[in-house]
Amino acid sequence: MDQAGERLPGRYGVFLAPVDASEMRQIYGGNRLRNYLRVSPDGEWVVYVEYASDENDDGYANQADIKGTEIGIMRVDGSEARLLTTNDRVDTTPTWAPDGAHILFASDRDNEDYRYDLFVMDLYGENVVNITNTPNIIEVDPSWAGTTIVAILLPIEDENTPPTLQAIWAMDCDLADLEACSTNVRQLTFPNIDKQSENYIFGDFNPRISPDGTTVAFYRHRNEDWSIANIPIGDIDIMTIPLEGGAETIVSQGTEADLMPAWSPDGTRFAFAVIAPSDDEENPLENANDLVVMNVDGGNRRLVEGSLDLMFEQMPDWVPAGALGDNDEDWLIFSGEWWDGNPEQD
Ligand SMILES: [Ca+2]
Ligand SMILES: [Ca+2]
Ligand SMILES: [Ca+2]
Ligand SMILES: [Ca+2]
Repeated sequence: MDQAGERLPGRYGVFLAPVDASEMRQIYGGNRLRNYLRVSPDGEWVVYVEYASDENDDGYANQADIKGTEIGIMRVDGSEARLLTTNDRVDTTPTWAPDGAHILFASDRDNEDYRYDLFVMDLYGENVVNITNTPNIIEVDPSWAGTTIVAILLPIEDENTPPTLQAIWAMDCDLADLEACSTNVRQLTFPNIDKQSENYIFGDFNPRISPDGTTVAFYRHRNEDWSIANIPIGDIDIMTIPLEGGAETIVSQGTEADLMPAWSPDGTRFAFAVIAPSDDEENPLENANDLVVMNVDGGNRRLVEGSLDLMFEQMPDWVPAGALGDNDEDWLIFSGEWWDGNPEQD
């Protein structure tokens, strides 16, 4: 359902909707998953991850084909889409530099084997600079405001022992002097979790700095105490911490998995995806996943429902009022998947 109400071909899509989901517009459709959407500071563009090659040859390019990930950019109406990276390495978790004219992202192009460094490039994929150069530390999921970058840092101690607990770190980085970035590296969160799992890494994920540059929102994976269709999931909560460090605030309680909070343009609300325990034994995935909007203090939590009828909606971000020409309030942009698969394309 694009603006004319037509559904685009392919299994995956990118969609626009107001927070009451009174309508839904599809701006991308295809058998290559596009997710990790991040809207530019001026509200006109969105950078994203595209799973660009079907490595296991099952007809879809998605998380099972991680080696083929690239970073793309398009206007928030879906036009002028182009890839900024094309190589056989992982390029992932893009976000905007404070000037809106550069992209900060993670890639293993200099190290292989998912040993990510952080890189900066321009909006044509040129002038790429590796700002961390740390083969034995994984850096991923960055967010940048002013002269501070926050990211997940995972030291690799032993090739045979994958990390089991991760935290959020901060570092200095001035866009005007990229060679001097990655200094004053300090740990921001200290998750106190003693669980081990073969399925998941516990701890903190996906930090994002608030629009006013004062606060970091993230999510903490605490346990794997419940599952859906035999896939262990467990309790995941949204939290905040001052960018300068200090006391953590738990924003969303409850046993659901609340994932990837995105600050609204005015910094008063979060949009995120939730995965909740299902009591439908025959079709446990149906209704297990929704988009949610709530105030940043955890109040006024409500589902984004209305015209959404997708199998899976994830990774919402915000399109500010006016950016689409006819949206007089802030809308959501998100990645989704159709129930029927629809393998008509590619
Ligand atoms: Ca595939
Ligand atoms: Ca790549
Ligand atoms: Ca590194
Ligand atoms: Ca929870």
